[in-house]
Amino acid sequence: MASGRFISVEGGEGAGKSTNIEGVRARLQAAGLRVVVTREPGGTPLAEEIRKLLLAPREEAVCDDTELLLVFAARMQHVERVIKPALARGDWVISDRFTDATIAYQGAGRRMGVDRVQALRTLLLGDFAPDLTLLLDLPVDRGMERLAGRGAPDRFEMEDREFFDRVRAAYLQLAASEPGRFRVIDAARPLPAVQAAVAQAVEAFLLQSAAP
Ligand code: T5A
Repeated sequence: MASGRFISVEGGEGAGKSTNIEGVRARLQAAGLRVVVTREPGGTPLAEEIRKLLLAPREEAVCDDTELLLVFAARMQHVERVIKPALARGDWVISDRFTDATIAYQGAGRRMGVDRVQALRTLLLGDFAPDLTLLLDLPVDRGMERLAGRGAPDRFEMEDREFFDRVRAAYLQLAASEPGRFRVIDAARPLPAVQAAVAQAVEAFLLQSAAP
């Protein structure tokens, strides 16, 4: 039985996930917890190779189901080799994205169907899910502005505005359907305000986790 806790951080492009994860890590470590920070797609050498395949722009059109299965191939390696062992050791795991990203990006963004992606998730992962998900919510244009000038876009960043609108709407719908797991953070505010909101959510979760 896992004794650690699993936190995922989600949001659209440039929402501030990487930036805010550092604050979450610091707070958990200050509470004396051992913390593993990881990311998806990726988190193991094999899964990082799959990440490169997924993100690289290419001339060959990638079939939707190929993309979906690559995402889950990377995820299964990550879950079995990194996340579950860490939780079993009693470590806390923070993952930059997890299955909600697949529901938002492949299910809604790519229009593969949220129910279809949920069915695959259930088939492969059963009821394994994060204990807490911080959703950094930001209007699509603001995220794109933050990423401007960061170099060549990856295969997802090349998608159009409507794609990312569907991603954002799907994330918000997921959060509304699972209010016990999600905390929605308004990520459009200046960084100190976002960091304060993230810290508050983590503090509340620590208290909840310590409760008998
Ligand atoms: N994907 C992933 C799928 O399609 N399906 C899946 O199942 C999964 C898991 C890679 C791609 O894979 C797709 C989605 C993605 O397109 P990724 O590496 O997480 O996933 O990609 P990004 O979301 O593109 O990650 P980014 O690093 O680009 O964005 P972050 O981490 O959200 O943003 P961050 O922290 O790097 O911040 C971006 C910039 O904004 C500034 C930061 O300093 C930085 O410069 N910033 C702020 N500026 C002003 N105010 C604030 N509040 C700010 N917060 C951050």
